[in-house]
Amino acid sequence: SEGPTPTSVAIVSQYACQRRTTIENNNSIFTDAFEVLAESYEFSELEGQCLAFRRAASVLKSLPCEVRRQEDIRDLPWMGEHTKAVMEDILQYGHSFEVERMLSDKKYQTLKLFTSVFGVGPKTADKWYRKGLRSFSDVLTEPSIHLNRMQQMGFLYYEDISRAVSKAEARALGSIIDEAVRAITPDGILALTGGFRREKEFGHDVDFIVTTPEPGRENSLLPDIIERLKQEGILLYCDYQASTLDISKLPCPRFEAMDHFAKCFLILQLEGSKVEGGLSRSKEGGRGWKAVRVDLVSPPVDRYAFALLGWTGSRQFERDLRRFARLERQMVLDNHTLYDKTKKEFLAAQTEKDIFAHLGLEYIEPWQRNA
Ligand code: DCP
Ligand code: MG
Repeated sequence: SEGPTPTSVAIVSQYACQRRTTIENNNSIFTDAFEVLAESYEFSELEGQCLAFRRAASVLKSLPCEVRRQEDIRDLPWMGEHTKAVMEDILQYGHSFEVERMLSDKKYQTLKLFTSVFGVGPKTADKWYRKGLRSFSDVLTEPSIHLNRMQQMGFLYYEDISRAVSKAEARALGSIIDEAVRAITPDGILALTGGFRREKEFGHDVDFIVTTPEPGRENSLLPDIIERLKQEGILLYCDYQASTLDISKLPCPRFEAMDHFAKCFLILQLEGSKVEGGLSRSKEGGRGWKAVRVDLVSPPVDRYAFALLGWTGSRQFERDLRRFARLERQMVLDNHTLYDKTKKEFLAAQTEKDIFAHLGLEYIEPWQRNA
């Protein structure tokens, strides 16, 4: 019993971009609970509390093993009093009373239901709740409610879109988009991004970046792709937003939720015959296709690396990359650029590795960014 004292575990960084986080989560019992509370704070617009639970969850996701005792988290960053109390309940009773209470809370349940519809955010969901609406049929029969086109599609294809997209389905969509790009321009560049690039098994949509080596040509790329998908008869919905990029106004003084690249939010009709192993949804209804959400982003080629890094996620990883750049390097990172405030210059990048190098960070592979 006089053996050496256990060596302290490696220090866990407070920044997700200095941690390697695969899809293997050894602490989902805690992180699932945190996500419920984070979401409820998001509904109440309590951003600070929301972020506290998301940060704590992100730290636990990076751990190589399960947390078993309260002392296991002693040296971890972002473990606040509230977080610790929730973990204590889970360690002691197997579940958190606060989380259980939230899950059976009518308002939480209703906001969760409403925000599961494509085109319905927390604000709209709350407005509907305050009108006394509690179910989809309440919403759809309420005469004072006007649904926009995105929301109409969200309800129309709810059964399909609310079900997870599988890897095989993402791959099939990749081939469809690739074929369209190839037909338009042989030197087109197509990259899978979002959760599927991080090697997640399932996603809520499939995200791609498309561009071309010819500067300026990217402006007609998305409209051409959209036209082809329409010709193929598989375009169910398209919200196209032209580029609003003005290089002279970069970097943006405040981080904005959306970047300025041309992009489109689509719903595509995916034929079961194109998916290896078939569609992930059950065959009820008898139709051989599934409606799937697809996002395409089209940056100019000199912004490609920044766009790829910004759209690969995870959201928490992105947040911490920007926070690290700002606080540790006096740099501003967004989906378009990296600006060094000390040198007063923009730092160019051809690849994601260039950006990590500019930031003085070890390179983190996409599959290690599931923070
Ligand atoms: N993204 C971001 N901030 C936003 C929207 C997107 O940083 N407001 C980035 C990070 C995301 C990526 O874009 O990882 C793709 O967005 P998704 O919402 O599609 O998220 P994921 O692909 O990561 O997950 P999933 O589609 O499985 O829900
Ligand atoms: Mg996605």
